[in-house]
Amino acid sequence: MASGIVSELTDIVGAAQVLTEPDMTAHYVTDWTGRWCGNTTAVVRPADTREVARVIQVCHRAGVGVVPQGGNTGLVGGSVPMHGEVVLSLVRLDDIGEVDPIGHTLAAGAGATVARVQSAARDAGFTFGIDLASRDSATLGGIVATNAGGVRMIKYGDTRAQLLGIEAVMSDGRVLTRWKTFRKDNVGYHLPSLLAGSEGTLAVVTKVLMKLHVPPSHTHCALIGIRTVGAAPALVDRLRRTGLTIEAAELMTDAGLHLVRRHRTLRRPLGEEFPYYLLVEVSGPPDTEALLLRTLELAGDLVVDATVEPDRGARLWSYREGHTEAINAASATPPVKLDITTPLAEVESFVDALTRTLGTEFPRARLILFGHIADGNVHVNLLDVEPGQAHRITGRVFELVAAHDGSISAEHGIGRSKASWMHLARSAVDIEVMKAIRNGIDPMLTLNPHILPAG
Ligand code: 2HG
Ligand code: ZN
Repeated sequence: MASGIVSELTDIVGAAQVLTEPDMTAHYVTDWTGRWCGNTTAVVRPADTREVARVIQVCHRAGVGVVPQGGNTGLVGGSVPMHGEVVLSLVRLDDIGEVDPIGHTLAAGAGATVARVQSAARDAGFTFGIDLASRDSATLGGIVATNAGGVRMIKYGDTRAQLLGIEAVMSDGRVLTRWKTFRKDNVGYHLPSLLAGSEGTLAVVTKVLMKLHVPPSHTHCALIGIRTVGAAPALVDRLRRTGLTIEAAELMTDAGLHLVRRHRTLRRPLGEEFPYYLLVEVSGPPDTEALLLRTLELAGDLVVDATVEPDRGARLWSYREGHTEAINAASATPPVKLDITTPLAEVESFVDALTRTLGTEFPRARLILFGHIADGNVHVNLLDVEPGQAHRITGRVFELVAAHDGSISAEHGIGRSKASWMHLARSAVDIEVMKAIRNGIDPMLTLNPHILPAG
């Protein structure tokens, strides 16, 4: 019986760190959007790697699944136990280690939040290359498990690209450490990369070693009113050709901006309204502002109106960062959240096809699009979808993604919400190889057993 292990778990972490009462576990068994709600034998909150290893050993021996969890801000239901698995919360492993000012690295426990890591990096004169709106809750272990991208991916790459080392506990309790503070190290498979994006299967990450970056000295931000989706990548291209570095480039729509303005009580950012907006942050030489303004002036019809702010443009970013919350607040049902990529050349035709298809086949669903446009990544949010229709509408969107040669998960992972459609993005052989890796590492499927293909 799964509940028989509770006293063993209590012996390891202490009674205060084992939660079994429904009112105490509710927050851990429901995802942020309210769409995924499950049940657990117990939530266990170990203090260090040794305790993590012992907890996993107990569950492994008892044949009880373990769902690792960080800030529980994932959007695909990947950190929610659905079949009584033990929730292994890593939030107490939140030490932030030294910043190496010569090697440009930072070490931290899996439970450290992205915001705290960003601030430690900033205090030492560096930039941490992952940024996302959930920074105050999302953890380092979580961004590794999901291979988070976020708004700075265009410049620094995804989490995998910035991950140098890991400490992780395997399904039988062994501790794997791959910890080299330098980049050139070609000894065998790069296991940190394999764990990035493994969604809590394969191993439980307990400690992370990340690259840091030297911050740009001059940055400027612009919010630009545009008439077509295609104008966004075209403008990004022009800005790059002037020698400016793109720090971030985000697409928004008029409908999305309306929701955010209502939710955050914000004024209209430009004199009139536009079908689409591009928020772009650029960096470069001391005359970055002049270069930015000149590029926008010379862009002809691509730019209808724009407003510019110095530095990171916190006021302008607020319109973008309010989207996820505003969408959740505005939808009558938990929103259907799909994050997709298409090749840049296909984004506009994908958005056209999507808008047409939804208008005809699901006229009651409200579509809000936004996202990391320079990466071809659009967050497709569908509001007011009747729960019984969530699966069908998701399938329809993914058919369009596949028809445009895209990916059904740009950055949030597969989790529960996309499990039925992996075949649209990966060949049968690809899926077989993934299964073989998993079966070789965790044959009893102890770790996040109901996520990603197994068997
Ligand atoms: C973002 O880019 C996140 O803000 C969340 O990936 C996206 O809410 C979403 O759909
Ligand atoms: Zn995103």
